[in-house]
Amino acid sequence: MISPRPMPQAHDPLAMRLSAADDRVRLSHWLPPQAGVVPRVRIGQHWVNVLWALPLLFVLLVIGVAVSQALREMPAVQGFLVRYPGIPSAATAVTTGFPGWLRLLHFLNLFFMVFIIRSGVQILADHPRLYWRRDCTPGTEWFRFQKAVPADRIWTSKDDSVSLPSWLGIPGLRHSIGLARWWHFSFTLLWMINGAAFYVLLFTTSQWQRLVPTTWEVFPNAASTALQYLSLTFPDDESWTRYNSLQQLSYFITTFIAAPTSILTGLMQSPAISNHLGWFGRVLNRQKARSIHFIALWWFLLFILAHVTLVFITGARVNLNMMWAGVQDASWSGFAFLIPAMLLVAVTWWLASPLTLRHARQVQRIGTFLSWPFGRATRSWDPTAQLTEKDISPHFWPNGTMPKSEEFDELVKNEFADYRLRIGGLVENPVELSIADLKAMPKQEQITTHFCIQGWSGVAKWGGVPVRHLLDLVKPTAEARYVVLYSFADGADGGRYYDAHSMANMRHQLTILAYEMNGAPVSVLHGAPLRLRCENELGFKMVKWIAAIEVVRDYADLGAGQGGYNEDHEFYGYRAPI
Ligand SMILES: Nc1nc2c(c(=O)[nH]1)N[C@H]1C(S)=C(S)[C@@H](COP(=O)(O)O)O[C@H]1N2
Ligand SMILES: [Mo]
Repeated sequence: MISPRPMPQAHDPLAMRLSAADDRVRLSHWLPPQAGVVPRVRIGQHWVNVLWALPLLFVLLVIGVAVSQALREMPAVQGFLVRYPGIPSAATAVTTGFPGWLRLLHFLNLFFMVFIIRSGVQILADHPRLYWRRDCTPGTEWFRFQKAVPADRIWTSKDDSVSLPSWLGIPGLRHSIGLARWWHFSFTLLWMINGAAFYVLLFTTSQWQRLVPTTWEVFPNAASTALQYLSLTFPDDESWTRYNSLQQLSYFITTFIAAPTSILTGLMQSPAISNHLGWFGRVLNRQKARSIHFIALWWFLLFILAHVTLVFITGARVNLNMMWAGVQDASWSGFAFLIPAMLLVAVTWWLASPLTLRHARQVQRIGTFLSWPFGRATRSWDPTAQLTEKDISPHFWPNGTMPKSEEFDELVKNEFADYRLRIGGLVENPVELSIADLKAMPKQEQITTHFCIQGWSGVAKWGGVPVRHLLDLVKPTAEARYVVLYSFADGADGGRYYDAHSMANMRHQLTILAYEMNGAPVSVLHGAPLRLRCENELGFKMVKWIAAIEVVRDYADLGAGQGGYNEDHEFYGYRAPI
């Protein structure tokens, strides 16, 4: 059957200003590199270089060894160590060894986490500051690897992003969060499936008994094990059948606390989820979630360091045989698995960044496909969260590339008296509206949190016209599926900034064209004369300095066809609810 080919649509004249984009990252078209600084933690008013932690830890370790050796001389401590040798007597021995599934899932966990951690650090580098408060006011951060925000000029969130070495971040480039997110989400999905399989297999076999403490005696025994390790007299090893209490507790925390915490705090950084959850989204605000997510990362990093160190210094060959070959002997069989596995990790580690730059569009496609469950799950998470005047942020980070044209300068000079918003495309009733026309329409005010993809957030009160009223006015035709917003400003890599939204999103209760911010006309910096608010999406979807709106059937023939400027040029997702 031949379906009638729809007539090619004549677009708004601004569609001519859109630019094509490469399917790979061209360094000459990318934000120039910018180094960060050595990470610092704020203690009161002072910023302390984290490298001080190294000598400090060393001194603490040496003192710890001396003190624990002295303690072991004391009869009371000796009595304690006899009473609590390191493994509770009640702990059940697991006699089924380390089955193949367990060894495989252990490896996959390690493999996935490499990419999750690297891309996570890349995401962090896009806004290299951590806060506890939702407003992200410069100076209130507790951690940063960027200088203080300059006070004498406009400093956008993109200005603030820093580069990473490409062996560390994926893909290392400055402001490559779009690509890093695909790695982070895709591998998180795989990691969650792996983790779910691990939980199920753990509890349907006897293997859970290795990890889950069943007696309170795990605590004194863990203290005992810690004392024994620290005094450099290692406790008896029964790892083949049961772990010592320190091991058990740290594995338990990693598997059953750190991992779920990471997932929860990851999801709570999503605009759709956080804005939907009301009080919970307010209590575990995006910055708290981001900070805890980062602390969980440190738990994992320190765990990996301690875990691997102990595997190697408490009888490497036997330990590796258990976890890699599933045998308890002094052969070399563990290495037969370990070496190819580590080669695979090394080669994929080596290739991840260069392949991502070369095949950026492909990474975007595969990432979109693999993160589909997250998008799907958040589709019905309507933003409902309304905040109060008290919540309004003292500082709201600006972002984006400002309009630079005589046309726009003229409009600013006349305070937008000559401005006309063009709404056309697949509509029955195209219109041109002045600011006065827009202000004569029903006004809606909302106090909401803005979630920038880069990581910061901010609360403001927005006032403007609900887009649903504008749609009722222009009457989209039956074919109409998307609404495209064109800006007066170009994007960072040339060509007009634009973005496309689904009709449903544009008809949402909280979708408005804002002409007011915090009770005053929106400033030019924040998008005058009009900027979009669409609360279940990330900030980049909210076009500033809106010049025209076009209702279309499809966005595939606009720009590079990905649904917006950042989608085309920076490989972001068209839907960005997380
Ligand atoms: N025209 C245009 N609109 C834009 C951008 C841009 O670069 N150009 N940046 C977007 C991004 S990434 C964000 S986070 C918000 C920032 O809005 P704000 O400057 O009011 O904080 O605007 C969005 N709208
Ligand atoms: Mo953003």
